[in-house]
Amino acid sequence: MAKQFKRTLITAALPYANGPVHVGHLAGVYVPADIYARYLRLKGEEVLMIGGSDEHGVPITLRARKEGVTPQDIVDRYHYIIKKSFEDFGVSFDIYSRTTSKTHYETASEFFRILNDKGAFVEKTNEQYYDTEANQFLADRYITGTCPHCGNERAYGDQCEACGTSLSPTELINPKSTISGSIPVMRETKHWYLPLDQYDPFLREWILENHKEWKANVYGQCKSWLDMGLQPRAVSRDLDWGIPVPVEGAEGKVLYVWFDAPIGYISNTKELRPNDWETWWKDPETKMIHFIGKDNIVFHCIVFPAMLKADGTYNLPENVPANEFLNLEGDKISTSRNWAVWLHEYLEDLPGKQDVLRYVLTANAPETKDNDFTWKDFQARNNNELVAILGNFVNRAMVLTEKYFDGKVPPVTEFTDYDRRTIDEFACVKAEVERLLGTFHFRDAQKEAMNLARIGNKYLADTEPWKQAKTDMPRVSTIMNIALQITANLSIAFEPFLPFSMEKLNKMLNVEPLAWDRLGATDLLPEGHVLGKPELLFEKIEDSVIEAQVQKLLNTKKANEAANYQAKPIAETIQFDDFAKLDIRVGTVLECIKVPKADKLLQFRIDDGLQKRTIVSGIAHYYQPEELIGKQICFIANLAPRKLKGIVSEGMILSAEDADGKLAVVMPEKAVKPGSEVK
Ligand code: B3M
Ligand code: ZN
Repeated sequence: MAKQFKRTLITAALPYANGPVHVGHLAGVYVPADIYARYLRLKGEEVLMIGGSDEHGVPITLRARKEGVTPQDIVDRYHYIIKKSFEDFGVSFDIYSRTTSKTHYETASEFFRILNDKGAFVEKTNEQYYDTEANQFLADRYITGTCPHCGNERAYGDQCEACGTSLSPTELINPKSTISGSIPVMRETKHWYLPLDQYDPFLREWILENHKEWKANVYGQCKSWLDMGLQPRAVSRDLDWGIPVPVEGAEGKVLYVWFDAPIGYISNTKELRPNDWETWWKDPETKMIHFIGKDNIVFHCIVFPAMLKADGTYNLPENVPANEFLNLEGDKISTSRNWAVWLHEYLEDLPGKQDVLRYVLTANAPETKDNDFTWKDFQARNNNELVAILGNFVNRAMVLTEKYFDGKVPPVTEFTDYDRRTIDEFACVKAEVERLLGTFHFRDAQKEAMNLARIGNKYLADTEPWKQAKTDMPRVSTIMNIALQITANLSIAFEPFLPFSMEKLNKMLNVEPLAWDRLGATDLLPEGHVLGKPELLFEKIEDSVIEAQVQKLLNTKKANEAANYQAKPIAETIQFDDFAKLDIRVGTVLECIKVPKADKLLQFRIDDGLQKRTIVSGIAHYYQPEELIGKQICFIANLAPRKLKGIVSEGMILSAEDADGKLAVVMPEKAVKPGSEVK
């Protein structure tokens, strides 16, 4: 028998406030958390959904340094952008706070102090790199040097981005401080460690024995961490941004960001419910669920539970339904490469289409493996599913009722066997959606909700009320009653997934939001109930809209290629005589045309000062023939003639190849006589 709980505390990972949020965040964490919260609320359960920005950590300090502002400036900027994106997309946090709040400083410090007083930490002194000019210890990211594996000279103290190897700062060859540029020295420093190895028996039993129902990706990752053997983890850092370690002799030290961040869930609950926050964290009848991405599994399933266990008064999470990653058009989403669909930009380009994105992200949720977001699929799901199935059914039910019954719910005269079968069919949807939502299968749950709309469409197509209307209005009355009951059922089933559209639908149906328990019922709309005005729930998305988004990504790709451009190594040395063999001249372009059936080639007629010659060149993608006529170009004049597409080419036009492969023709800086030598 599964354990019964009275209330549910839902947490969603605290995003770092050093950039806006993108589709990957939404798909992996916030849409699933929101669906779950809305579903439970609709069932009338007691729920809190807790969120906030994670505002500490080294990357934020690095970003601040780069921009010449303070870390506080950075987190202030992004906290509000992130908060607004969540509001705009209907992510229904009961609180969205931040880890720089006063409550959080107090809560995290207190948490540390309690553990410290209990002797839960081990203090260890070791040597770390220190910058004697800047007078500070250096976080791994603050040290660069040569990668011992691939020779990249710009590797970081924690990782080489060229070859992907994780490093420790002492492995770097020629380490340098990024703060002062000086060579760091080793100096002793003391830190507090959480001895995770001591929690091994507890974690094994709690996860591997008692939570076999966790998702395979989560359970598997926990098992492999445990099998590798847990090591003590430092929970303090030498850094000037963060929560000071609240004990004596800890000057200049702050709590490690991954120590304070999960405590943020507690702080934010406290901020929201100062009087009964403990009910939400300590009462065994509260169920806690953490929604996160796969890179956070170890912190939520191993480190944070060990911290909670060390305190001893807190509940442990009941489940951690972590998702895998969402890719974008086949490539890993990356903030630094700007390879993302940013939520605030999406809404600028596609205003009012929050639900479309929510729908598509749930349909492609990376629940069991990494998944891909593509704009083509986005368009197809909107046009073929939201518009053609859900929107179409609702619209037909509304418009036909307006036409035949003046917008009032008509009575049931008599059910046929077919009507009864349809009613039985949609009554089954409830149990199935509940089973799927209860086990965090949001993708399949949404599919099941869409099935209800399919049932409705099939029902109207089979019963053809528009034909019956000619002879049998009592039959039409029953058909439209059933169609409207299905419509009202859709407004319940889709509320967790498409909250904006369902609000609109409720208005069209002229009802208050209906309770989840009524899902499957055939009396949601009483006879004679007056409906509102029919409106379209979704609209088709045209190719041009999708093409613009794809183009935006292509532009990003090009900009990245240009930024990463590495000039080719210089070729082998040659002697002057080798060079002197080349006869390079300036010629004037007399004629220029496209070569038929060769999309790359242009055919030139050149005045080389002595005579006219023909040259064929592969630059047709980069120039219109007209724009080159009259221009002076440089060409190799003594190259043996070659035949290209049946044309004899007498020489080669010189051009420079840019980072993205584009060609630019080399031209003399001032006009010179045709035939001038290039030396
Ligand atoms: N900020 C990592 C992340 O955004 C981290 C999550 C904290 S949850 C307590 O992926
Ligand atoms: Zn490397």
